[in-house]
Amino acid sequence: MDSLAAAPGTGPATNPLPVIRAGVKPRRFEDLPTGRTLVMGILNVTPDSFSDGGEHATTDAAIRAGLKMHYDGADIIDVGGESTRPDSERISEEEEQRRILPVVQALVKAGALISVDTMNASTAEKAIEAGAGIINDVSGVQLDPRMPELIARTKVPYILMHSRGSVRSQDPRADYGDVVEEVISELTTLRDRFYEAGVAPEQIILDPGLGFAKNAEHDWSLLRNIDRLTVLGHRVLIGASRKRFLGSLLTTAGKAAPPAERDNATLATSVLAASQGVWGVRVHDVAANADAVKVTAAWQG
Ligand code: PMM
Repeated sequence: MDSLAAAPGTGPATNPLPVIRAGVKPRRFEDLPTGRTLVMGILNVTPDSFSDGGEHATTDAAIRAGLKMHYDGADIIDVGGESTRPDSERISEEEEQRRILPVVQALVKAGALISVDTMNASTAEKAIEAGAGIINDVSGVQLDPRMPELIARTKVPYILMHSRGSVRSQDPRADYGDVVEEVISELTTLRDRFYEAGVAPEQIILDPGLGFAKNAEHDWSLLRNIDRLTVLGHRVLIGASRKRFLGSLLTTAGKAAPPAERDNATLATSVLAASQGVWGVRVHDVAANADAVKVTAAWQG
């Protein structure tokens, strides 16, 4: 709590923002802990994300929530301005930047390492200028052609997530012979485009993209075979938090558990991912997951 005048997230939403004192060193990617799985907190600055839509829709609410994640032990905070819900409207790059850039600046000033969840190279570039240290791109085969050059030039770590088609037309594309093999092959083809642009292998973080053009059985197959992804030699990130496949697993009386009731199941996926050598887990409930990855590391010695 050394950079704040008041504890974040403790008062009613109308309280003034905690004052962020100047002089806190921003955390760099190179400073991240090793020896345990990392926790990436999800901060969607959107009115309509599937699991936390509207919670952090204003700049102040988002900064407050991000500060709370930082002090709850998030290693990285993933800030996104555009919802990936299948029924969501695409927004302009200007609107995306208006939503996220002040949040990125404030959290960097507080000493957090920020990744930015964007499919737009121009937003990624502005976010890097604002202090973001990682770019998280869910666009898959719809890759912005300017992205590889930007990542090569800025040397920023890049999360390459698997998806098919536009994020709004994924479900019909959930059609695989061998989902694990096809996801790996599509990811490595995309990765090679980054190599061709001059991106270094250690900059690339791979993510199987749970729920993106995948049904529950595909998600479980990918988790069951996560070693086939980690063996490729890149850091691997998993985003299982509150996803549909957990909701359908927890069905009672024919009704899938709603997103808010999927946190315990998410925790179980984080423990299992950590025990499989996954580099990071992208989660909503930072405090619980931060404890869980520490327990897993201690258990494994
Ligand atoms: N999932 C969502 C958004 N961004 N990024 C990565 N790298 N991996 C994911 O699995 C992922 C992502 C959708 O979930 P949300 O609405 O809870 O953010």
